[in-house]
Amino acid sequence: MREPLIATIGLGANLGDARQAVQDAMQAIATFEHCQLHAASPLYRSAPVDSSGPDYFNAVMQISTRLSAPDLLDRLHQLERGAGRERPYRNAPRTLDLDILLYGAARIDSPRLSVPHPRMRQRAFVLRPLADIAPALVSAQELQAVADQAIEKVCIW
Ligand code: A4P
Ligand code: MG
Repeated sequence: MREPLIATIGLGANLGDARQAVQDAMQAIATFEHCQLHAASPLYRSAPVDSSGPDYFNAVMQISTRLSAPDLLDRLHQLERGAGRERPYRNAPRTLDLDILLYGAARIDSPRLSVPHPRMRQRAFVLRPLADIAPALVSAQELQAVADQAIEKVCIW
């Protein structure tokens, strides 16, 4: 059996009951087979970045998992489909988006999967919640660089 490692997942939604969708997804991921919740960030509300539509709800969570990265991605896509995710065009508003931000210390560059997520360090909606649960992974300079992006903490669940 594969050794468990910490995977970091970014959750976002801005269509339908987006807040509920993020909350439900977090609970579902925490109960995935071969996975255990390690940390869950507060919920944030953020203005769309390179996207459109209503404000997003965003959060970041860490799980300890024995799933391979492709298997984890399959399960995340299943959840996205269950939430009615459609992909009319890149960065379209969405009912649920689940990204693998980090998978242990792995670097993955395959047609299906780029890890670390290539844009995570440019986005306040990733860095702010990530800094809440894993401060060692985010520098003050990185937070400063995204300080102009509109985002607020909504609740601690
Ligand atoms: N893929 C490759 N690497 C990964 C990874 N690390 N995690 C592939 C997940 N998927 C990965 O993704 C397209 C393909 O990327 C997948 O089939 C998968 O095999 P997608 O979810 O269909 O498309 P997307 O979400 O439009 O692309 P992506 O890259 O997730 O978009 P971004 O760059 O993450 O931007 N503004 C706010 N305020 N809040 C948000 O949550 N999200 C985005 C999405 C833009 N603006 C936002 C937010
Ligand atoms: Mg995505």
